[in-house]
Amino acid sequence: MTTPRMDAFWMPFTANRDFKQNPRLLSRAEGMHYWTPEGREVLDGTAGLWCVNAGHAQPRIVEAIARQAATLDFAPPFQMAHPLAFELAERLVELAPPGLNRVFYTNSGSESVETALKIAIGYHRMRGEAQRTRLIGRERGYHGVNFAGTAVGGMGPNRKIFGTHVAGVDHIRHTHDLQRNAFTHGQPEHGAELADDLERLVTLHDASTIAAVIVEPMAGSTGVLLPPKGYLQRLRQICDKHGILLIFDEVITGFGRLGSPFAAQHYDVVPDIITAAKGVTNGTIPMGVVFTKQEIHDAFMQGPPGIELPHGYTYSSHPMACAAALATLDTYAEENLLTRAAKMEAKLQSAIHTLKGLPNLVDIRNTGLVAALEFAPRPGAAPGRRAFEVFLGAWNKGVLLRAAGDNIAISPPLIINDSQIDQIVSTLAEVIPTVE
Ligand code: PXG
Repeated sequence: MTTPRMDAFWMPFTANRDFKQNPRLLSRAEGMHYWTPEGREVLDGTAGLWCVNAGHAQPRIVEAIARQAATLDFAPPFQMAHPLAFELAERLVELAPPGLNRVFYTNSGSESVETALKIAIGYHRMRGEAQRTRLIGRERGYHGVNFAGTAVGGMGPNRKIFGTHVAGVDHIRHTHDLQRNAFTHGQPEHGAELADDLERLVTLHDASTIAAVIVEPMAGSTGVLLPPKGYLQRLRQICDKHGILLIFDEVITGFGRLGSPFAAQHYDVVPDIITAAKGVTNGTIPMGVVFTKQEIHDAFMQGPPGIELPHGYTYSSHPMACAAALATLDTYAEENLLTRAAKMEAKLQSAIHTLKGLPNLVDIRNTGLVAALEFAPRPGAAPGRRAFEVFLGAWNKGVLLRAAGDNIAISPPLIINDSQIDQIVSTLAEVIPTVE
């Protein structure tokens, strides 16, 4: 197989110049594995990019997509619809926490975030509180790459060029506290009080100007930061006290990553809006979902007849995405995948924490079928070099992981077995000592 010419493709979130010198290509996938064009087998330790929760090339999903392409390839979603969109919405709300029984379709996590924020602002306006427009995010949050998501996001490199283009945004502190919580198994003990930072912003801006707070219940992209015990409960209480909507961005945690369908159920905290994407179609066809409480939806249904929410995408409720999602939900149900991470957590936890003591490793975190290793930055080098070199070392040994800043994130398909967990951990045990 020849290597393709690589000049024209400007790659996303990639070190383009470096990649094109040393390409890493994937050409086939099935179950827990990828294969490179040369035929090398690679264990998927990242579920693609946190999305292929049921494993690759699931026959039921493959067939549903093929059938749908031949039956109804596209239907306009504005003032028209197709039956699968309604069927899927009913199925989705069965999985969601109680009360979140209205579904708006998008095509990605980023679009779900923009949609949720617009719905939040619109909701307050519909209720006669049009001055509630301020959006609160959290440091080290990731909410996709569109303008509002970048603004409420809390990752410096992503924000510095574009993060200031949406007015009226502020951030609460992040919860990552290595000094108190390093090497915790599961949820950290310390840090519930960090939720009180929202009270500081309420005092500063006045609650009457704040529309919503958006947080990842467990932050994924910034290195798997678990909520301290009691933190999300406290955030919920403060939002309730001040009439602020609470949005959980569950693009990563949705569809079983923590051992429940959503993190909201896992942590027993019900937000007002949930954003999701990725696992809804097992990563096969782009699709995002916004769940809202019925009262939020109903607030839009009071005015004169006409289009209640001037928002939507050409590909909202795309028939192929709906077919893929329905087949995905069937697969999750049949194989009990949305609760499997709870059963596998103990195995991943005991295996991953054996790495403690390896050089430069300053933390190990885990919950459900997700874990992270954090490395001290190499003195004098750019942040993230050690994690990137561990990622490269594992790739060379046939395991795909993900480097996120100084962290290695592990988030395999939910079908992973014990020996595949051992393979990931033994590969890391070999690679980490080779990275200075
Ligand atoms: N919100 C959250 C919480 C996410 O994790 C998005 C929104 C945006 O989704 P889209 O579909 O627009 O990419 C995400 C995406 C990583 C990584 O390395 C994570 C994501 C995307 C790419 C890389 O952890 N999450």
